This record gives sequence, C-alpha cells and structure tokens, in this order.
Amino acid sequence: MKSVVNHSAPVYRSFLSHRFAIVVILLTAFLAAPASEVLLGNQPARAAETDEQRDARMKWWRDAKFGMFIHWGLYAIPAGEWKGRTNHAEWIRHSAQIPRETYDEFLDQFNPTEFDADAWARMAKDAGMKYLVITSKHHDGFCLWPSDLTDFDVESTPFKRDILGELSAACRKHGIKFCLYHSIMDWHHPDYLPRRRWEKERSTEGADYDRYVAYMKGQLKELIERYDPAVLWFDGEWEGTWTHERGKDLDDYVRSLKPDIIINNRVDKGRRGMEGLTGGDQYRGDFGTPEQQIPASGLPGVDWESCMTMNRHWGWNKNDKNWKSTADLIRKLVDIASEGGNFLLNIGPKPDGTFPQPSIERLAAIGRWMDVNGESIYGTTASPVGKVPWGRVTQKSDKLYLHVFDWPKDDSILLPSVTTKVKNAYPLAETSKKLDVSQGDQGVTVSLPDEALDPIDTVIVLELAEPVVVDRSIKPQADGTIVLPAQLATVEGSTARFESKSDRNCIGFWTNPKDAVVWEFKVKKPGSYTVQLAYACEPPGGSRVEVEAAKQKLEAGVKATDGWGDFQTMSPGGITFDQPGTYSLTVRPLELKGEGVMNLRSVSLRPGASE
Ligand code: FHN
Repeated sequence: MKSVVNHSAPVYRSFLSHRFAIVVILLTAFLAAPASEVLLGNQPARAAETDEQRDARMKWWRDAKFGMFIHWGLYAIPAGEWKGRTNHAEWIRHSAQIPRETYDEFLDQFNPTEFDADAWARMAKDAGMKYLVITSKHHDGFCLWPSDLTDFDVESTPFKRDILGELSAACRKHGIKFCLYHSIMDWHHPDYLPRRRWEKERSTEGADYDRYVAYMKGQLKELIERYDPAVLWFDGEWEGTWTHERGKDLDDYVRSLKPDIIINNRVDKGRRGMEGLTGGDQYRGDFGTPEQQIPASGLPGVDWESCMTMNRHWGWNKNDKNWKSTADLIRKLVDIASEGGNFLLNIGPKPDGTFPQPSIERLAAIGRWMDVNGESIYGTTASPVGKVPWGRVTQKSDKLYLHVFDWPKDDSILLPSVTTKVKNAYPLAETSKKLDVSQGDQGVTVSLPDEALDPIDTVIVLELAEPVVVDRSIKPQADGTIVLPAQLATVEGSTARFESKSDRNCIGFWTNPKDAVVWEFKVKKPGSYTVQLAYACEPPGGSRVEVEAAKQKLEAGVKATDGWGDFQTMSPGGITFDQPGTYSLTVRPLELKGEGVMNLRSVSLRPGASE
C-alpha cells in the first residue's frame, strides 16, 4: 500500500510509513550535506568523452532519424475544453488557471481502459519510427508510473497500472528504443518555485527548491532503474529557478546513473528559444531541439531533432481538426533528414488510452512510404549540395538519394555541383528501371520516367563510383554566360534564405535590408558582361539595390511584377572583368520599400557590353 505523502501543505506532513521513511532518510541525507553538495550533488563530474566514444554513443540515435513523441496525462481528460474555451491542451492547468485542488480531481477520472502498450509500440514500429519518447511527467506534475516519492501518480487513479512499465516492455518487444520526456518545471510539487503568477492562494512558505531538485533526482533514479530509457528528453528548463549550474549537475547526475544515455539540450540553459539549438559549448545536452520548425539549412557537426505536433496541440484537444497532411509530414521528415536532423512526431492520446484516428491514419500512411523508401532516410546524412528546387537530397556512403517532390515537366532534373562519376541511377521503388544520366560542368542531369512513381516523393538513387565530390564553384556555360543561381548563393544576414519550392527556387524572405546575397564564380574570358537579374516582387515594389563586382557598382530600382512567384528580368547595366580569375558578386539593398526587397532567382552575366 502506497504511503500517502500529503502535498497539500507547503511542506511534507508526516505520514510515517516505510516509504515515507525512505523519503525522509533520502532528504535528510541530502539536507545534512553541505549546500554545495546538495545543490550541485556530489556525483563525479562527467568523465571526459572522446569524439569516438561520443559517436559510438550517439550512433543508434543518428541512424534512427525518426521517432514518436507522446504527450499523455490527466490533461487528456478535459480534452482541451474548460469553461467554454476550447484551445487548451497539456497546459490547461495553467492556461485555464485551474486551482491545484480542482485539477487533482482528475485523478479519480483517469481510467484509460483501452490503453494497449503493444498496439502503441506496434504503430510506432509500423510507421517506421525507431524510438518513442513519452511524458513521464509533464509540467502539471502528474506521474505516469507508480512513484515511491509522490502520491500524484497513476497509482492514485482508478487505473493504477504502471503505464511506463507496460510501454517500455512493449517497445523492447518491438525493437523500439524506449525514451522519456521529463519536465523540470512542476506546477504541483509544493517545493517547486515559482508558483504560477495567478496562484495567489498557494503559499510558498517553507517551499525549498533544493528539496524539489532532490525529489526530481529521486524520481529520475526510479525511472532509469525501472525503465532503462535510452534518451532523457528534459523540458521546462526556462524558469529562473533553473540555472546553468543545476543543469550541469543534473546532466552529470543522470549520466552517473546511465553513462550511455542520450540527453537533450533542455537539461541546461543553453537552448535558444524555439529555434532549439544550443548557444555555446559551455552548455550541456547531446542534441538541439527545434520545436515546430526546421532549421533553414543543414548544420554540419551538430546533432538536432525537430519535434512537431500532427495538429496544433501536443496534448489531446478534441476540437483541434488542423491535421497536417500525410504528404506534408513525409516531406517534413525528408526535409529534416536532408539537413542532417531527426524528426520527433507527436501523438496526443485520448483519455481512454487510444490514439486519435487521424493520427493512426497518418502513421500507417507514413509507414507505407517508409516500407519502400526507408533506406533513403535511415542512417543518412545531410545533402552535400544543400536544397534543390525539385526536392531534397540525402546521402549514405556511395549513394545519393534524390527526393523528387515536384515532378519536372521536361522529365529531367539537375543535381548541381556534383562532379563524382555516377555508376548507376534508378528509382528506389523500381531498382530494375535504369535511368540515363549526363554529367558536365553544371552537375548531374538525370532523365526521369514520364510519371512520378510516388506523388509525394519519388526517390531516385545515384550510385557513385567513389565518395561524393562537390564543386560548388560556378563556371561559365558553353556560350560563355555565367549564371549565378540562388541555390549556390551565400546569404549574409539573418532572414533572407533559399526557398527551394520549384515555383520559387530563389532567395526569398528578403525582409531585412541589411541582408546581402553573394556569389563566388570563375571568369575564364575577360571582357564586358551584361548583368541580368531574374526576380519577382509583390506590388508595389520600389526598393533599390546595388550590384557590385570587380570594384564596379550598378544600381537598380525593383519594379513590381505580378507577385512573389512572377519572375521577370531586369538589367542594371554591364560589368567589365579585366583578367580571368575568381570574382565575387554582391547584391545588396540600398532602400527597402514594402514587405521585401525581391525574390531573386539568379543573376546572369552575358558576354557583351550592355546596350
Ligand atoms: O511547454 C512544453 C509543451 O507543453 C510541449 O511539451 C513542448 C514539446 O517540446 N515543450 C514545451 C514548449 O516548448
């Protein structure tokens, strides 16, 4: 029988039982130690890890690429609704300002009789997911396992069963890595500070944050020893009471319990907001955690995982019908993989323990695509040539996987800048169908079948004669014209970026007049060249830009076209190159009018003086 540790007062009341006695002994041990030890723990500092050791520890995770996120708890019961508002979810205790005693009443209603851990693990596996991260405890403090350290857990509900125990066993049975999300922030525990700003009646008297940290560490010890999670996905690290020192201490503590565990960057304080990457080597965490977004370009040498909802909520919201399409979800997975990241896709189970039907349908459809194309995702690394207008590229040893989202009208695609000899080319879904390729200065051109094999993403395999070599330098075309394409530009700035969709294939989002676009290219034949910009601009237009190369500057006004997708040409004049050699050309705004400078698809340098 569980000891009832009464959380209602700001400090623990004494219900002397064996378990509570354990808690008292544990806490006394912690409290008796000098503050520095209690606060920072006397765990050994994390032993230095070599790059080879880290690569070995991270290998399964890097190869996995795709995992399931699950947000489940008491908040599934109200299903996003409270007093007429319907936009709540896992934050409902706070967003609806529900007093703790009222929220605790959900304990008696939590009875997910349809919960089937084997079905959950099988759906993850069938979707092609290699790991599963479930909320052991979200911000509301409710624990999905029978903890010895609190009565605010599943054992105090009519359901009583050890959800994490059943799910971890099912994951092991189906070959899925079992992982845990754990919130540092805890709106229930009397020692957690700060209180919610609206909780005026909840006294903070006697609250002891160090004692809360000891409680959290005690629970993490339970979780690691009982369920052996492969990843600890911390969250709720943003409040002022959680510090860099505590983050380092917790990271060391968890690793002392399970040295090969993988821990995200939210254990510490280095995460840069929802962009999710870590802002400095001094911070802990094995991977960055972009949330509801994908980094604009690959991040060589950085481990990161984008987490996303399938609709607009993490926890179950019965009114949220905004489900992302299967095509969108598959293309997000491919986009993320093409930039070297992992995709953690969320499910918010219902209070009866079942997955929402739209989630089940999407998981199954993604699984069908992965059955055919998983080879182009698992174990791959980022595209060697960045984004391409017709889709994405992933690579694995001597193979490149060309993910064709937009089937070209002329039945061919150019893979720019790759100079390595192609031995073989074929659709991954039909390996016997050999495709013709031609190779030249601009890269590899692949002739495609008339019709796409998969409207969402047809994967073409290029088998290379040796590891891929990329030469992004821009060389003149046969007629001497030098074309500077958007996908080979370098953006100097924070907002402008390459938009790969085939109807754009341009530098877009150019809303910051400080952003500039630069190309480096070779001139073989000196002389005068006429400069031509291929651009689009939503009315009213009116910005002014400067084109600079070989110490010459041209100015041009940006006239509106019919819209951001209506590309026209303009010529600001000519530039003379006295010598053959390598030059750079910069397009920089002089004046921004309207929302954006322009969408710039390319700059061409045509031999011959400007008229
Ligand atoms: O506040 C949480 C939120 O409820 C959800 O768990 C997401 C998932 O990454 N993390 C926090 C918001 O960044």
